Amino acid sequence: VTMSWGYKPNNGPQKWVENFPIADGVRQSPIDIVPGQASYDAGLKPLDLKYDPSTCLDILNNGHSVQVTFADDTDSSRLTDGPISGLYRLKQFHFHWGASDDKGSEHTVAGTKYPAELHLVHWNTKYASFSEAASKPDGLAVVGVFLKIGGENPNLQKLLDAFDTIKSKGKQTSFANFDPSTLLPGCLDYWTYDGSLTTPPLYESVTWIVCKEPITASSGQMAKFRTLLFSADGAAPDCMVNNYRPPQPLKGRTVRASFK
Ligand code: B30
Ligand code: ZN
Repeated sequence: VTMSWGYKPNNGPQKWVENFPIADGVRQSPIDIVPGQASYDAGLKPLDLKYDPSTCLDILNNGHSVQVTFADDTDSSRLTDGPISGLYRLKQFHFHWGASDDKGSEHTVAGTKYPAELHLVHWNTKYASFSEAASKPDGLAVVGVFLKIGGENPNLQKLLDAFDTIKSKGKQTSFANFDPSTLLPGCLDYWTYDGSLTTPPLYESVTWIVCKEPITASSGQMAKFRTLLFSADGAAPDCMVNNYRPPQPLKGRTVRASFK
């Protein structure tokens, strides 16, 4: 019988390689970003993110994160420029977080862990669909944004207020007219490198774009993430915490910076 992947000792990141051998591949994510070892690339363009709030559909507890899904049948919410060629459509965003404020991000910066990390997931429209793009070397572009502890974030609060409705695995509710650009930092300076999905199937298909500047969340807002459950209704409640993969070997890759 098959046990599904998760974040527990018996099904977590150290076990994923048993069912997904690419876990030991050459371009796995996340990584530790060492700013002093990144190379400034003057040829990197600014990110051009255009998001249409009317493409926002629903919010879902998928059993490993909380995910907001977008209609991706037109180009109206999309990423161009930055390190990528062509146009990538927004499919969804989701978060990774810790059991406490001292851990939770997937990427780290010179070993520093943030309490959470937002992932805005886009797919290359040279392919016909997200699922076709998801396994291609240039199929996906994920924008990563760190959350740090600070003032309460009113834009995040709209999301957190939906959590009571989607507490357990498999629950979803409509989430209309949310503008994901409200979750971006003021400065869009970034690091970029070739990597992978950070969860199974761990496809090596992601151009990672990690923003240098974090956004803030209050400690109380972080606590609200931890009220979600990995478990479904009827099962023993299991708080959704520590849903992050630790940094993976760089294996000779270059991290480029859009800024000096
Ligand atoms: S991430 O941004 O590298 N953390 C997927 C997308 C982005 C990342 C990781 C995974 C992804 O699309 N996975 C396959 C699709 N999923 C459904 C989903 O959207 O969330 C299928 C599944 O696992 O069973 Cu989870
Ligand atoms: Zn993610």
